[in-house]
Amino acid sequence: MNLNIKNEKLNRWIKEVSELCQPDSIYICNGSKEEYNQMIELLIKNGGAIPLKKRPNSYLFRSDPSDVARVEDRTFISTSSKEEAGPTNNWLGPAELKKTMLGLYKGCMKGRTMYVIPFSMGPIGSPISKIGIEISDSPYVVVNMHIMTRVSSRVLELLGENGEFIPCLHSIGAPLAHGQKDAQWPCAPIDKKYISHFPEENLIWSYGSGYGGNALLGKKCLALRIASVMARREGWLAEHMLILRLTNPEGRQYHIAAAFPSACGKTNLAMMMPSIPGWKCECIGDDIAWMKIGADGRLYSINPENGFFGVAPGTSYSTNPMAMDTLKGNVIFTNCALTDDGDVWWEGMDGDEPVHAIDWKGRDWTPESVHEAAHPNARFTAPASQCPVICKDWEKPEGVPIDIIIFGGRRSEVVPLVYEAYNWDHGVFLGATAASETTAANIGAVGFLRYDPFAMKPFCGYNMGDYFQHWLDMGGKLGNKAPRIFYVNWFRKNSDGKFLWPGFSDNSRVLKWMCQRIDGKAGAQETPIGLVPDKEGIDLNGLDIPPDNMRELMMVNTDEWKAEIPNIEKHFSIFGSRLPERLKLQLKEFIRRLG
Ligand code: SAT
Ligand code: MN
Repeated sequence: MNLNIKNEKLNRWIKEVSELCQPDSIYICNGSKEEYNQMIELLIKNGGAIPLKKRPNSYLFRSDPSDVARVEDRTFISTSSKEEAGPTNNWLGPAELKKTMLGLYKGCMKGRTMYVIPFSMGPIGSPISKIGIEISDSPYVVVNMHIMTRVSSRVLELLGENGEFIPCLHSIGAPLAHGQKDAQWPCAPIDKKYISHFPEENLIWSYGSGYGGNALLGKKCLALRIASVMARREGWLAEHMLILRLTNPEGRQYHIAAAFPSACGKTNLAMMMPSIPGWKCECIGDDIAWMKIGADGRLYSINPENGFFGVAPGTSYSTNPMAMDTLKGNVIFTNCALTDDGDVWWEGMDGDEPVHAIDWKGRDWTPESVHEAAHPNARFTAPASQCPVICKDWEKPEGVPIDIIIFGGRRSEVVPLVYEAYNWDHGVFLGATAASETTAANIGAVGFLRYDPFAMKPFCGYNMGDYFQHWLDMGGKLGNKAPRIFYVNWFRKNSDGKFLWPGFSDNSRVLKWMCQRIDGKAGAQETPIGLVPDKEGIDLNGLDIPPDNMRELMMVNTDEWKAEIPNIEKHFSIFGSRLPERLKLQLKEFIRRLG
């Protein structure tokens, strides 16, 4: 086998994996357009790709109904001790997990091609970037990785003979017997799916799923779970955050990083069109931020990704026009509906519902159908460079200086539209106690409230108690150069179950208040939970919102917050001795402020 690869470690790994998985052939990806097109041709022939007449170079895929989202229950952090993975992660010891998975990997690529995908998270060659090599038997993964990461033969050149990379092994777990017809979306049953991380060796093993973060291993597995461990070791932050640049009418720029759980509107906020005159928003990233302290002592952030893997349902010209324009061509759609004229459709798209469509399961659909046409976690994969408001500095190797950090989630009750932390430690407390109603981004029940600290519950690769401490330590290093921390909730509802805040472009009003706080130009009122805007604080010019709504939105009900305390205490108790003293102190002070 001569693959013309100079890196010895990589050669050895490819040999090892091919002997284990026994593919029919091996293909080394180069990331070219021709390669993308060839792969798409193959997928049209054998892999269920449906070319869309209405969108150039765009394709629709339908996944197996059992393989439609991340599988948190089947995601493992495999460290030598359970304690290291911590109470928020599933743990299995490396020896046991590897034994099971080696059994599954044995012969798992029979009848298939093994693709070797060299990719960079972050611009190729940038000192902040990390190199990964994904081995996968899924051509769907190859084309998605082309969009979501920088796949290139230049990555192999950069590796040279001794360069380091993060090995990411992926198989859909569906070997083909000789002459066996392939499934449209081959994958393994749920109890055979494993999304495994071995942070002590910077190693990722994924088996049995072809969907999203389970299979595109540069994203959640590398850029969050493994990177969070590296970040702690090396003194930086790998976070589940969008990054945006906001420019005020005077031309002053503010950079904002915001953490919300999956499917809570990060993509919408990242490319928002402000409804307030003169303000401009540019997108730097919509899902992941790598943040390091720069030479000037400030926190600088890059987006390690190259594309958007966004939730389709609900995306429209009124909710996210810039995303809609990003999706005009060169897009992969997964689990959207197909219209009779050859376009995709999903619930919440502009215009009338189609009178007939094919739903995500391939069945006839009409507006009378009881089922959704698109799966609630249907996704688009689109190049970031196509976004009309992509910031010109989005690939700057040194990143952008972060002024504001936002935490939040989906809370229909209790939590007001916005409040500011009193200081860094209080901000870390807000991140650590962030709670959100669950969404379709994970397989499991939707709509129940869970603590999702820093929106990282499914993505932190080590003990989250230590992660809290790492955040506190970073505050110490940043000192008075630390970004200011805020908490938002766009999702508060009234007693009729209606959203109180219009959201989307009007969220710019909330961001404006934050910017003015930074500049010392907006007042705030002290409350037990933090600093809330003064009565006139949020610019409501041109917005038709009943005063009652605003009152309800901003309300801090002490009794409701007191009722949260036992839940916070229970949530904190799972971290035992790893819960930082400074967070215990924050909780004590919070209880004292509540009276
Ligand atoms: O993890 S995915 O990439 O499938 C999407 C998400 O949950 O944010
Ligand atoms: Mn995400």
